[in-house]
Amino acid sequence: MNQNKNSSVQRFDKKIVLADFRLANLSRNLSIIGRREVLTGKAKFGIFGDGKEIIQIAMAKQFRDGDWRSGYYRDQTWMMAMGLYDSVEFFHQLYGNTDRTINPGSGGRVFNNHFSVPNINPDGTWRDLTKQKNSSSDISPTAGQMPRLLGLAYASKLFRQNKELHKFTTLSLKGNEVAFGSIGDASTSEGHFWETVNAAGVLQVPMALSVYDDGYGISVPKIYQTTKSSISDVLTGFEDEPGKPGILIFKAKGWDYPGMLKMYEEGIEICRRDHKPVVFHIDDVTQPLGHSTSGSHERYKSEERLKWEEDFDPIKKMREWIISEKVASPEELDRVAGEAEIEAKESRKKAWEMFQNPIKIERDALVKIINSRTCKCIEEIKEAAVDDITGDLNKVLSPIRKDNFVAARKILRNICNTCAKADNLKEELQGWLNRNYQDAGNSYNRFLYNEMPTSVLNVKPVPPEYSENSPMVPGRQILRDNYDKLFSKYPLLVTFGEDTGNIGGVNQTLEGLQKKYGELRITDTGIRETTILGQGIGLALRGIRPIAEIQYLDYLMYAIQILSDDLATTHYRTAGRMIAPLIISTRGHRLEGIWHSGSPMSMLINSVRGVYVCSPRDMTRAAGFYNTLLEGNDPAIVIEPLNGYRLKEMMPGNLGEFRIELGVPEILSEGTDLTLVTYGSTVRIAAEAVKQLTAHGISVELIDVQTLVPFDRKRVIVNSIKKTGRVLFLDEDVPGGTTAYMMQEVLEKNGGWNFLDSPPKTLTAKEHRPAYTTDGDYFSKPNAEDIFDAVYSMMKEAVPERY
Ligand SMILES: Cc1ncc(C[n+]2csc(CCOP(=O)(O)OP(=O)(O)O)c2C)c(N)n1
Ligand SMILES: [Mg+2]
Repeated sequence: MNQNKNSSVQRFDKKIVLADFRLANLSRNLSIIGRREVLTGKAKFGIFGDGKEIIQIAMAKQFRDGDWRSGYYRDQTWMMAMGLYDSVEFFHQLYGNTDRTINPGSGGRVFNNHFSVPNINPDGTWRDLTKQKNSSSDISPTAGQMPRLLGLAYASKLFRQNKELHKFTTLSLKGNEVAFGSIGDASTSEGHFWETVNAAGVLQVPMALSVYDDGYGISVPKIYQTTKSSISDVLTGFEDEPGKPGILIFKAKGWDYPGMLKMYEEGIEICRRDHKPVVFHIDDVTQPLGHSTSGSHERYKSEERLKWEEDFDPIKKMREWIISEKVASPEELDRVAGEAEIEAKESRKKAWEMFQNPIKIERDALVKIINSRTCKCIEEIKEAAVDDITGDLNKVLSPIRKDNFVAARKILRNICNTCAKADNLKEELQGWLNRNYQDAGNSYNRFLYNEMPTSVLNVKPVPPEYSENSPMVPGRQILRDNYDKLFSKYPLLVTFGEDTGNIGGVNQTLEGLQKKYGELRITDTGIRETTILGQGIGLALRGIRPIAEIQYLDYLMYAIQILSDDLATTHYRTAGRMIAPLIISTRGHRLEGIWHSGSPMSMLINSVRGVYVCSPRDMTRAAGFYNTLLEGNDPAIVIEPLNGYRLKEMMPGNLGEFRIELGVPEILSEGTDLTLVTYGSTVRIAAEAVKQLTAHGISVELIDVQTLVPFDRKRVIVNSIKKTGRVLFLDEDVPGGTTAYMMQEVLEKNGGWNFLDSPPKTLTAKEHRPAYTTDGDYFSKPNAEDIFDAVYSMMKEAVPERY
């Protein structure tokens, strides 16, 4: 912006003002045409940034290379103003084009106006994040962008204050980056908003959050959303005061172009320079086209409000301002607006052709196979069906790939089995199907996990080393001393959580390490699981290696939304272009009572696919998983067995170096009668039961699956069943929970059912949560006697004469 800062009268460069006006018009036209595309059936759903154009143009002027965005679905103008998005891509998103080269933000996997900028190269190495404008990838759940925003801002604090990180010059410019966020007024009602704002104030991080206040969350006005109907009013308690660091609050009107330019210039300067969190409350914002293509706002806005929105349309107001300030004439503005309209229309046409052409080429190839067939089926009904399906397919004006596949698969059913010619036709058609189906499948089904050389699945295992003198120590010491090695080995490693810093964790697994490595690396946080995770996600996106501590597995429930919606989908929803290798450390399974001994593993594994789940049986295994995970680049959760910190284990000699492979179960005792499959804390109990069973002449092969996701990549369990012919799946989750998952993996996916001589069984905890005290545990969860009885009865059923 060419403004004279020292003058009370701002001077504006005509070229820049006209370019801004053009962009605002272009964006508005895109919204209008985009809406029409949905209403005429060319696209499925649309949500647009109309009414928010000028705010975003003003904000974008302060966004520098290295900065980060965490925003929401209204931000199309912002992305265009930063040069990260254009009008053709706008339509690629709307149509759901899966070509990653032209629709890079999501490869067609998410709604339109969900953006991202890659943080990794195609080979998985980190990009130079300081030489690009960065955008984390948007999610649809309202306020879901907030926890991550905190982490993006927190990274700047670490990069600035921890001098050892200054050498990572491609990750950060010594922490001078601002994390910009955006949120709608109604979404500030979410807990995520408040947790994030509070944490940002506590942490004092360069977070610049804009609230676009258009007065509504879909149809619900802000009187139902916000106390006093004003987010800036209610935030005043957070405000910065001398000697009491807080947040800064700026206000502007969404139609006031010069006012917003000034506000953002001032606010972002302080935010960047002093690492001060800032909230920009932009009031008087309009939404001329209504919330989304799912309805019209005339249903809930009064005539008066609609009239006001027309009068205060930001583009109209900007035009009035330009004319009154004599920056440009009405004719010039008309010309600029006209050009913008043409660009929007042409972009639509171009993107539509780019979307349709490959589908039509695919269709034509299919139709050619069918129509050039030389055979004629003797069954006339079938012959007619093939012609009908092909004819119908040809008539579809705007085909999608589904049309092609539905037709091809139905045609295939109707080709008869009577002659060699029909066989050839079938083969050709099957070839078409295989090729194209695989291609379409790749478009939608790849990149749930890291498929690049940096995948943790490529990390080679290293066994723990022991000598004659290896001491037996409480398990927590193995973790602590292993962490010590890791913190000296990886300068980018940090950990944070409740009680993690000063006392070194509730189980003392980080004892003394804050003193040694400093508060910036081993850090206490408030009780705020959602933003602890978000903090981790943001850091991980910026190349730091965070281990976010969730004090107990039971409390991961607070963060499950962000874990499931954000972390678990990051790689998938960006079609493999972004990665957030956050490690979550928590502890669970057996302890005491309903909220400290849960093992809701099925909730976890079924809601966080995309994140690896490690369930070590002891602390040596837990340490081994951290060592492995830090050598790869994938998000993962490690659930330490809560009752194992004081139990003694042998201290490995190669701390920080031994690594446990993910997805490889370990056979703990060999046996011939039955395979017992379990994980985590039940391994010890199972081992005790196996001893008791051995004494009664039953030989059990005990297997620790080690990681639930990935699960048994080497078919260790099926190979065991080949030997024993019997399997019992055991854990302390609910009936039908993780044991059912394991059963499906082993019997269905890996084909274990082929080798069974007895019906497979599961043994789990009761349906209710575990009760308090040792007796509560005994009667709530499977114990050694239950396991003994379950195995014994399986054997008795199989060989009644022996038992
Ligand atoms: C957690 C969640 N609840 C509900 C929705 C459905 N929803 C989508 S947008 C929206 C309104 C958001 O309003 P606001 O934050 O003011 O943003 P605006 O759309 O007005 O810009 C709602 C309720 C959602 N996406 N996520
Ligand atoms: Mg709103």
